[in-house]
Amino acid sequence: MRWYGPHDAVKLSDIRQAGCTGVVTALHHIPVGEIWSVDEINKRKQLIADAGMSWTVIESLPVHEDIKKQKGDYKKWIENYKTSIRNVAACGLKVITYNFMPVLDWLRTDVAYTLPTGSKALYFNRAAFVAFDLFLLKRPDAHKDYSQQEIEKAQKYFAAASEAEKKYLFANCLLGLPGSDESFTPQQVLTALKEYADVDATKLKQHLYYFLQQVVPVAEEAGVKLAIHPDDPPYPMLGLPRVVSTEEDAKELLNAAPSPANGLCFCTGSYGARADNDLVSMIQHLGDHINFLHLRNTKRDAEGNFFEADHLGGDADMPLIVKEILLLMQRRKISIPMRPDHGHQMLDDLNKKTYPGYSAIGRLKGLAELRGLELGIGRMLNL
Ligand code: DNO
Repeated sequence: MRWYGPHDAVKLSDIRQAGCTGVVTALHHIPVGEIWSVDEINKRKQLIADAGMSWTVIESLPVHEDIKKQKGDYKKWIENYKTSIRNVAACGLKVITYNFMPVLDWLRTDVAYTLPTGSKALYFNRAAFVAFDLFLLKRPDAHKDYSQQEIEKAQKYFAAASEAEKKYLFANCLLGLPGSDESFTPQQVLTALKEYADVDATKLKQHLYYFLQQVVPVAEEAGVKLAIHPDDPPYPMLGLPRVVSTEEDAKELLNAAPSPANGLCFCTGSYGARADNDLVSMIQHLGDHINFLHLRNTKRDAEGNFFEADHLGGDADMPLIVKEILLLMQRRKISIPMRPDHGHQMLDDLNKKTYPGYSAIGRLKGLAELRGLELGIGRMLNL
């Protein structure tokens, strides 16, 4: 399971009780771009060992915005990244997750969408998002990115929303990076967006490939595997390009720096938010490069809305996915680290303040279901 560190309301002891042996975490207190020292990595590693588990995957070693834009001190940040990779390796850690989404990480319009059961889920409402962009953030030229129909839906949504709902939408869309309690201000976002004015998808790809060509050889030499997390949601947002959204994108980035160290974090929730991503065939085609798994499910509709469903519910056929993963691991003769991604806020957690998507009980439920599926399918296949 993922752990956000000593400040996380979910304690390591909770994670252990959920049945985890491995922990996924990061040094969130180190500013993006700065070197992760051996000392800091080892301290965190010891904390997890003291709780009876091991630190299996780093999520994330974040990539500085300058690298994505190829501006400012980007060469220095890449050198720092290399040093962090070497330090991670020196501490015996083997998998590093990162993403290449400009400015924002994942984005939802509602982080407490009430399901019929009373549990709460993360939700992306397209009309609300368009309304945020057009009427709250007031991004210049935003209307060019939407169809007339989408704009009308957004207007309707906005006209019906109460002041409190608008405030809530605004806060959700401006949530800071995962693991931080800080939010972006609208001005910060608008300024950051401006800096990407000349970075289109082609350029962003070039910048990603350059970064990979720099860091992948270092990771390979150090014996560390990189795992790029897909875009979430997997399409351009707020005028920003996103280039890790489809099977084609994944293949291109793998080909840009071929190496066993250049790999993927296969997140079924993120890729699965697009109907044209066939998750099972993606595992078949990309399987050799999957270094880390996020298992999660979404339920989409035709309007572009989606909410995070139960791990075994939603549009992704989780039994088929788990079967494909088991066959893959058998073929590669390895065990690929997996975490249940996100979870519903439920039971006692409804009264607790946790990072959106990362309350304990919903993830424990997801993990238990996934583990049961794995065991059952494994038995049936004699694996
Ligand atoms: C959200 C996560 C992402 C992920 C990063 C990886 O819950 O899946 O924030 O950790 O994108 O760099």
